[in-house]
Amino acid sequence: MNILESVLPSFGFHDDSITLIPFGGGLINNTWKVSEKGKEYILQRVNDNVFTKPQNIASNIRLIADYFKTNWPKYDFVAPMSTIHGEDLLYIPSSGYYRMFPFVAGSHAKQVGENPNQAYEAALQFGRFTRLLSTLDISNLSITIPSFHDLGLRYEQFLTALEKGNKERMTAAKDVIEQVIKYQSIVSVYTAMLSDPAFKRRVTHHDTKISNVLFDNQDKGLCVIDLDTVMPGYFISDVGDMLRTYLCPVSEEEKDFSKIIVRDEFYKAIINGYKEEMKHELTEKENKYFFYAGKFMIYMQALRFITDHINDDIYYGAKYEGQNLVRASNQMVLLQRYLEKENDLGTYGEV
Ligand code: GN1
Ligand code: MG
Repeated sequence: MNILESVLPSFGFHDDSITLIPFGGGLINNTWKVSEKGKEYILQRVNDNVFTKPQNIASNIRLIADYFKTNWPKYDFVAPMSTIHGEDLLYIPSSGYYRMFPFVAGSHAKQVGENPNQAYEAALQFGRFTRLLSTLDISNLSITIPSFHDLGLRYEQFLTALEKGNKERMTAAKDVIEQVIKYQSIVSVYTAMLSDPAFKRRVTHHDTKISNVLFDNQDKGLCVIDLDTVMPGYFISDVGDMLRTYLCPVSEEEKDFSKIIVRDEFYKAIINGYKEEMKHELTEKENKYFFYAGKFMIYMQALRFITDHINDDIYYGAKYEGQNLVRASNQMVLLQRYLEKENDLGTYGEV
């Protein structure tokens, strides 16, 4: 697929001096930065094996864009650009769905959070996004990936993989599999939440890594981006994925597990930033589930990676043999390092 010839003209780009470079580190969609005449744009190919109805993403983004425009016009909402035919998504048979966003002038995204202040700013932005949309009727949002953060279902998928998956891989990964099973009580807490009215479903981003926040040149957060997985959900998804991805200085790809540590200052910054926006929205009970949020997301990610490893990498793919096993083991080490902090951090910010 030649993007310069087949995709960009549909978004109105014809310049010969256009440049296209791969951008960001997402595992699911392909992303490029497009530069033309000193202006920058983000082009994405939506993975339609994962998002089987990309139109649902487009309709959610439209709904949210209109809501912001009417109710919070000052919010820096990054709306997608239309094609020359007025669509938000360009479909190219046997290649997929493409969309384009303008790059907010003066903004930048970070691949890693370098200090607690950035973690605070990001958490505040994700909290603000949910708060500003708190009066949007969540039943109008389309479900872009059914049961995406349903930990019970993720555990079931793991059990199915143990039954039907690659036996050789299972034998070699026996230790990690046993550890994962050992922590299954994390699932029961979630299951109990589902029938507890104290836990509210709100507009939830579901992918709160720091590269999904735009910052200005003073390192103040501006807004959140990548709304593919915005759906009704629980606050533990957004807070939990921030804890999972900001607490530790190395990512899920790190093979040297001695580098996996949990940084208290980042924990506090995330809770403080999120609560800055959300303190009046959360119920008293939800307020006691910040520490659990981290367990929930770290454990879910370990489950998803080990499941995919056993299923021969059908979801995440792998750049080298055993990559998803490394990722799963990494996340289990992170979970242990995190649990060691429960006495110190477990009740932080509850009041
Ligand atoms: C995927 O593609 P990316 O990196 O934004 C995944 C997330 C995982 C993440 C793990 C739709 O996100 O849920 O947390 O990988 N997104 C989907 O790196 O499955
Ligand atoms: Mg994403």
